Amino acid sequence: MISKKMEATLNKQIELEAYASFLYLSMASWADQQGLEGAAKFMLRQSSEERDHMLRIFHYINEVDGHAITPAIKQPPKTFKSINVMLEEVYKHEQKVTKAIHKIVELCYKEDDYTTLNFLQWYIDEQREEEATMRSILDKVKLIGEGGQKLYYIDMEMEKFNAMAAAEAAAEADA
Ligand code: OFO
Repeated sequence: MISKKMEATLNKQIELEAYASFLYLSMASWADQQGLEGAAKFMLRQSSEERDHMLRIFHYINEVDGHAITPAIKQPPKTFKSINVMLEEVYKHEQKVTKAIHKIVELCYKEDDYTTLNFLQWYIDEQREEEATMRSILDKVKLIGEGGQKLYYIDMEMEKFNAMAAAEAAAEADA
């Protein structure tokens, strides 16, 4: 059983994760339009991960006798100034999500809600990984520079992250 305040806060988090899923889906579509296939594939995977994050909370709320609410999702931007700007936006959004998770952790301590605290551990790890991945992509993108032929190299870098994710998924399936 969680408090009404916790239920509302977790429902807010559902909204944030759902928006991230749609934002990244929109980014995937834009990247595809630009011929950036590596980036499109990367964002598509991020989008479905965010949907999973949303669903985990959704199931958790119902499991602890709350009411998970399906959120209204506002229209994400359809176009982006450049791939560099788009990736910066992803990083910023991830930082926002991390802050929101930390706020829920604070509430857990205030309410002595150790069940939700335990549930959130997974998100804390996930956000650390996500931010590290985005920082590493942004570092590479900055090294490569902007525009023209450089886009090709940026996209190749994104493909490397796709290959890494595919290898991780295969290793998990074998385990
Ligand atoms: Fe679910 O916000 Fe990123 O990982």
